[in-house]
Amino acid sequence: MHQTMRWFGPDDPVRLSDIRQAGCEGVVTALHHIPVGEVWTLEEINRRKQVIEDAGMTWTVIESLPVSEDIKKQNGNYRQHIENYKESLRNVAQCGLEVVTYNFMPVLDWIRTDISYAMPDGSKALFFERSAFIAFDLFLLKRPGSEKDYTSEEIKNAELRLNAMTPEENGSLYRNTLLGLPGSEERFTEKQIVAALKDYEDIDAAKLKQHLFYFLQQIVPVAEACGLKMAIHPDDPPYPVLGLPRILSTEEDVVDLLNAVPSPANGLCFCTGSFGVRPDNDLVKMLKRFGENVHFLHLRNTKRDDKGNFYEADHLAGDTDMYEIVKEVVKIMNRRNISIPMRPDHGHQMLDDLHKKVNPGYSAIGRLRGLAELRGLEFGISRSFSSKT
Ligand code: DNO
Repeated sequence: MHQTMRWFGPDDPVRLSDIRQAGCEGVVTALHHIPVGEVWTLEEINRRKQVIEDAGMTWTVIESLPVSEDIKKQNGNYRQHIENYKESLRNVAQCGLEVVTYNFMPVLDWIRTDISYAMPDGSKALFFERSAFIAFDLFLLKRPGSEKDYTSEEIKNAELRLNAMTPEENGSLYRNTLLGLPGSEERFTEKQIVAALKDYEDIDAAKLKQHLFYFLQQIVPVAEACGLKMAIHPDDPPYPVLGLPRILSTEEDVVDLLNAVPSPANGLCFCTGSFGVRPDNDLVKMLKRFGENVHFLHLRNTKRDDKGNFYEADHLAGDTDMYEIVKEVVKIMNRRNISIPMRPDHGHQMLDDLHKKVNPGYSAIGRLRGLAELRGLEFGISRSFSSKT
């Protein structure tokens, strides 16, 4: 695998030199300063590329070229935004980049309720606690109609959960769930969020899928013509939240995506952490089925319980059998004769990083640990394959 880490740009507390010392050949990044919907110019892309190359690494994967809310809702300036997206694609291809990650999650990117969940070894993990999330939805956000989405028992548990919280916990639940996480390019105030959620009242999953497919019909031919691969990130968590539709959570969703616009340029950012939260997703089977269209890998593990909670486990622990995943990836790479870019997704906050301000999930040392474990796993698997032949 082509080993990378995510870098949030010059403001990231993790430096390029740290990433290089972790053994990465490249970084994945984005031009976070360019407003969503606007064109990424050749000049801006090349400037960023140069900074990365000066640090001794390459930039071949973008994460993300964000899709505007207008495109997702198919209103407002969506036609112009699609034209701008096409122009950005041509520009990134001209600068030599190869893979473009994006997502089609309405309003919010990934969601967790706790960004410093204590692990038994003293490190801290990201955590999604269902009853805290329901408490947030019902009592902090006060989303109109939210009570219809939960059973009376869930509502009762959420109430108990809320009552047991200190004001401080209550505040951090609010911030963690909605405002604190990186990755979501468009920041919202409380009122804006409720309004943004309301905008989706008339957009169900079928309609949102149509919007995604329309977008793909427009942009995939452009990507294909300029040699780029599009890599959609799955929903995280992979089910509807806050009354919003979700359309890339299951194997069937991926089938629909690939059938909508069949092309080698229409592919996946295969995130084991996101897909892996659903027990009905068989990740190895999905890799076998979609291997030709996997253009980028997020390798991460989660541990779920029967209450709908999950935390981010060590990369080689948790519910996903990482050995089987990497074994399948090695087979795909041998077959396609390529090295698929990967990054260790997230990581625990540990050691010196416990005392630093970090982007949640993106501290240096936890990711370094994850990368080192994954690298060793791949090394062992590849060697055992080649020694058999
Ligand atoms: C979270 C990330 C996501 C991802 C986007 C891709 O850690 O995996 O924010 O970058 O969904 O568009």
